[in-house]
Amino acid sequence: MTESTADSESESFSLTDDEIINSILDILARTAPEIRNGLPGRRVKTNEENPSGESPMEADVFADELLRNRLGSLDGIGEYASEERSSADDTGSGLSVCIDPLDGSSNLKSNAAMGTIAAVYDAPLPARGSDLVAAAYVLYGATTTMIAAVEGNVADYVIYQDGSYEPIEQEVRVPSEPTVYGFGGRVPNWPRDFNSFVSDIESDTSMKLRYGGAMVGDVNQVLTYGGIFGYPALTNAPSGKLRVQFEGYPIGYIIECAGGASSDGSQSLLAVESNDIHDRTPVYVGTPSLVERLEGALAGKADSE
Ligand code: P6P
Repeated sequence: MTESTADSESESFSLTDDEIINSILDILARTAPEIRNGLPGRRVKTNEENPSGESPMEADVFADELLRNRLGSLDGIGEYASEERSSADDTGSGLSVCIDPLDGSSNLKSNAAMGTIAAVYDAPLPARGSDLVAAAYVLYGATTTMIAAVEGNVADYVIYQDGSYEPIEQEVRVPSEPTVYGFGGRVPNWPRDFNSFVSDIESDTSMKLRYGGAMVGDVNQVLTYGGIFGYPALTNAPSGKLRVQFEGYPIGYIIECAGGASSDGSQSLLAVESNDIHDRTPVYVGTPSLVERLEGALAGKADSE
């Protein structure tokens, strides 16, 4: 249990992890409408390059600055890191937060789903998957919602224009009967064993393709309908595209807390080693039976079906 102390004028008080996590969720929910309302007019790329070698949109920078100011000034937050910053900012003492401020911002011009991903670690950065104490994502879809995993439970909230939020599902579970699948990367760059796994999935008449180009939207499809999402190891990028600290760990944590499974191709995403906050990993999450089949395929085992 992390106890962080902060002295006000007349008294010192200590915050528990739960209080800090609740404050983080409050800030994510309060900031979501401002991010959403700030998207129009910020649909252009900056001239900068982020640590992953991508040119952030003005909306990425806008969302990151809002969240940095609010989360960074929260009592009980010791480090703030984001995909847009080369290193973590020291913000005092306590928990560490890793933020993907606007996941899928390339969807901005096409007006498709995007999101904000937050990982909360009870450890200095770069942290381990086992250091997670909470994870959440905000989804800017037809409505604005937030999925939050705290103490092993996953809840789904609707966020209103005034930043208030209320639960619409208190115990979210990955459906055991899968129906959707979606995989990133160019097909010619998929390794052969992954390609054959996808062919098996595509030959299953109960499965249909759902891929929107923003991880939070595609993961939310899997969380809602059951199935599998992945951004695989590619022949030209063996570590895939997605970042461990900002995407792999938090999304893996959420899906596993919801009764699903996560993998880097051979182990839980939460077991992936990471020595740099911008490390990448292959990511596969979804209904356990499919993740298991995927790991078997990548290990060269005949389809267990
Ligand atoms: P591609 C968005 O840029 C992102 O980081 C994830 O949200 C998403 O899953 C992936 O990249 C999409 O990548 O290569 O399909 O554009």
